[in-house]
Amino acid sequence: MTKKFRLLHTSDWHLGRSLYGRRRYAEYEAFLDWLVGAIERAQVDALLLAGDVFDSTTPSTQAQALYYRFLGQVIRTGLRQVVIIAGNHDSPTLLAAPAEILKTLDIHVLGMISSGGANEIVILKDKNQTPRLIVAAVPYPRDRDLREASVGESFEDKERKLLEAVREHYRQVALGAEVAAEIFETRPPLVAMGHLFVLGGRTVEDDGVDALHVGSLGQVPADIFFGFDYVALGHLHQSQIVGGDPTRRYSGAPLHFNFSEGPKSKSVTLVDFHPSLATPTISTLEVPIFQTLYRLSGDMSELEAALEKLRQARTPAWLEIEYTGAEIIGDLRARLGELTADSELDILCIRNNRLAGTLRASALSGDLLDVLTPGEIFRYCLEIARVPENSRPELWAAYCELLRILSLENDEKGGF
Ligand SMILES: [Mn+2]
Repeated sequence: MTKKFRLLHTSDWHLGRSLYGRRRYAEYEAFLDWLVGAIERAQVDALLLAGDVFDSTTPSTQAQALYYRFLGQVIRTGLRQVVIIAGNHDSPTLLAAPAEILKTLDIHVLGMISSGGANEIVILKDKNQTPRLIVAAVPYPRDRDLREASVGESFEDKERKLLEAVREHYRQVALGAEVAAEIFETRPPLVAMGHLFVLGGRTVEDDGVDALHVGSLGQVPADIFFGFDYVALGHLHQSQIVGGDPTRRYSGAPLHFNFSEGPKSKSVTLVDFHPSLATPTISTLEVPIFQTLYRLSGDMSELEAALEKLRQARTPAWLEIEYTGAEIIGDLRARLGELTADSELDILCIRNNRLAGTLRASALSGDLLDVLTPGEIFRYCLEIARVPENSRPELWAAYCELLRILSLENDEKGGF
């Protein structure tokens, strides 16, 4: 009897990403080691990585080393094939540069959309070399790869035409996959990959996902995946199904990229194709937490109590602290620093809501400048410049990163 064929679907690793300037390589290394073990234990036949492998189009050498180290390890497990598509964060050319040599290891890397999807059809085989699945591995659809822009088109025109082009592209790869399937005695199931924002998908605050991104492709309706038995999606960082259909799915990112997601666990998705079943069986595999993140919010006594509790727990954790008390505390940073001294707790970011509120009501005077931290002044500037609420988290993160770099430099010089 033919065995089931098992896929592991993951996406949005964003290798090289940091949090408030803090590097996360150790965490990434722990995740990838765990993943190799999980693939071995779960006897996975093929791995699908649905985009945003790296956080930037110019990933650091450390990030790239982690990626290649993982690929080297994973092909030594029982796994036979890997399919990787580029996401909007990846450089299509950088990702696809080693594609030819990786292909010899049965690792298929798709950097950019090909005309008619000709290069995007990958046939996955089992240990007996029997074809079991046909994958349409469609990379992130960039406007310039899909169509020619015409002069004078409006934003709406652009958006509509790009959406039509994406729909047409998926129609063509579905056709290509059907044709590839026809030559086999039993039709293998068809799987699509995509790195897109599908209509109805959820995001969270500070997620780093742009609803509208370069090339102006907004949200695509789920019906563009017509004809596929499973759709492995990337781009949204929370694990979720789309349009109520469990076979159209975002695996979600394997790490928490911000403090706002709370204690919700991250996962990778296992998709089993049984020869006798029309639809695949789907389950998720929880990713262990390699770095604990806590967001604390409250007035001074609430923060003191929460920090004391965390100290007692002795779990190393990164903290984002929001002060909401009525009393103005000028030396908030120093006081919180004392409360976490000699502990496993590490404060990455402090928000002083009370001061922000006061500043809103008053002009910034010289006296106030003396008691404010640089972060509080920055928040004040955001306020008076009327920066839209949804742009602030990103600016704030960038600002925290700058402060951190500056403080590191000053540490080296012996401080202020
Ligand atoms: Mn992403």
